Order: sequence, then C-alpha cells, then structure tokens
Amino acid sequence: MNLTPTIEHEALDMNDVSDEFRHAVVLGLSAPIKTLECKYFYDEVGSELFNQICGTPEYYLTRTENQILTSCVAKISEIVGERAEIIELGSGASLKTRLLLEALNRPRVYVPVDISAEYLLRATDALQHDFPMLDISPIIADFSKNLHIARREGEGNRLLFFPGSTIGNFKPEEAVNLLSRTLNDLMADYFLIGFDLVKERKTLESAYNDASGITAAFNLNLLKRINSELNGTFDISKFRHEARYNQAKRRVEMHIVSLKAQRARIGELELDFASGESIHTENCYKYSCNSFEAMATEAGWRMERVWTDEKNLFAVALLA
Ligand code: AVI
Repeated sequence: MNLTPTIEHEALDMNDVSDEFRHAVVLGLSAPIKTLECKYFYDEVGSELFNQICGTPEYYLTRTENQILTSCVAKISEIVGERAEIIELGSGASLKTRLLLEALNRPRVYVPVDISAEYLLRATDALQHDFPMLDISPIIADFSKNLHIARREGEGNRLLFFPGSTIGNFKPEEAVNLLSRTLNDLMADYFLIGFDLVKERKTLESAYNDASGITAAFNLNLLKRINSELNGTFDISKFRHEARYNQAKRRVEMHIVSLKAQRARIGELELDFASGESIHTENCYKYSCNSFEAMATEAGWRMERVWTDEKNLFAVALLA
C-alpha cells in the first residue's frame, strides 16, 4: 500500500500549477472567441459540485453507467482475469471503481490518477479502508498530458478504467490521440471506457441545465477560481450559465454568458465583454456505438464488447 501520492513531474509540477492556470486563462480570455479549458473546473469545490451533478435527476449519465456496469462486471472479470492492475484516469471520488473492484478476481493494484489532490487522497483513503489487500498508489497528474506508469512484475492484465464519458470532453482528434497514447505509453491490455450516446436535444440539454442550478454553480465556479487564485475582478452575478446542444457537431457546449457589456480584470489584464458574449468552457461529445468503435479502431484498439442500457442512453465498451 502506498497512499503517499506520486506527483507526475512532467505532467504536473505543483509549483507550476498556478502559473499554468494563469497562462491558460490569459490566453483563452484574450482570444477573439473566449474559451477556458474544462480541466480547470476541478479544484476542490468544482470536484464536489461535479459529484453533486452526478446525483441530479436530470444527469442520467452516472446512474445509467452504474446500471450498465452492475450488469456487465462479471463478464469483464471473466475476460480480464485474476490479479489485475487497474489504472483509473480522472478517478474523482472513485465511486464506480468499487463496482469493478468487488467483481474482479483478486485485483492486486489500483492506481487512481486525478488532477485534484485533496479529492484524490480522500477518495483513496476510504477505498483502502474497504479493500485492505489492494495496493493503492495514487498519482496526482493531468492525464491529458504524457503519463507513464511502470508495470510491476507478476501482476495480471493491466486494465485502464475511464468511466463517466470523460472521453467526451476531448475533441474527437484529441480523443483518438488519448486512446492511442494509453495503448502505447501505458501498455494496457484492456480499456474499459464509458461514453454517452447521441439522443434528442431535450434530454441532453436538461442534463446540463439541472433545475437545482448545480451545473450552473459548477460552470461559474471557474470565474470564482480566477477571482481567488489569479486576482480577478469578475462579478459572478453579471454572468449566467448556458448549455446548448450543437447537433452538427454532436456535442453539448457549456458557456458562461455575460449579462451586460462589462469589463473585468485579471491582475493587469483588462477584459471587455459585450452583452451576450460568451466564454466557451466545455464540450461534451456524444457518440453512436459505431462512431465510437471507428475512433477506437483508428487509435489501434479493438472493440471486444459494448454494453448499453435499455433506453440506449449510455454505453460502456471493453477495448482490447
Ligand atoms: C466529466 N464529464 C464527463 C462531464 C460531462 O458530462 O461531460 C462534465 C460535466 N459538465 C457538466 N456537467 C457534467
């Protein structure tokens, strides 16, 4: 057991984190079309808000994926075999991992990888308590960058776990790149991955516009982070959250929209917003089983199995 986290240096040097955030924010907000990268949602507050989103009635993704996983973990365990080593990308609260760990045959090693240090450590502490025989080695890293994890002698197959449709937050070309890097750099034998399916606009837009306003708070938390960490002067009450389905691109887009013409500062930098101007903060791509398989194949993986729910809302694929 090794609950002292490894900080992946190439991927995440803690001293550079705020510099990197500042650089990305300044670059994204100075461009003619303003953008912020969605990975910056996940400070401690953002990670907790995301956890709450997963429990809203509108956000069908989490509960549907849980249902699918519950029904297919026995088969996955049969295919993956005993003494598996599990690496989870963007592990967050590691909630779905429990389903997998309980079903696998004597899993040996669990490596959760997440950008949010506090959240990662709390989640792994709880997991270690419930799975005392499991070797848990958390890594604080940004998995969208290069990540190498040495393989240990004598363990079973290496299974990558990437649930929650997080792959949907990457543009398709970036997603292919990530899938092929996991194959080449992490040398996994299997990849268990959840992705959200294309469906009608109403269901998609309400999943990202929950009535209790948690997704709005999650989106606007980015401006709060800029205020507190980068000395920003955003008046949060003068911006609103918006999520719209872009059917041509098969993605839900999240935006922060300025309610009036206004100016905000980040340190010395002055930023002008027209009324109605938006900051594009996230894309959530939706796939069909065929379009996802084409992408996985392009990256060098073979689709071993794919499971969906009765309503065809969500899918879980096992790539080999
Ligand atoms: C983490 N990710 C898969 C979520 C999604 O659905 O794209 C993030 C999210 N954004 C708004 N609600 C949830």
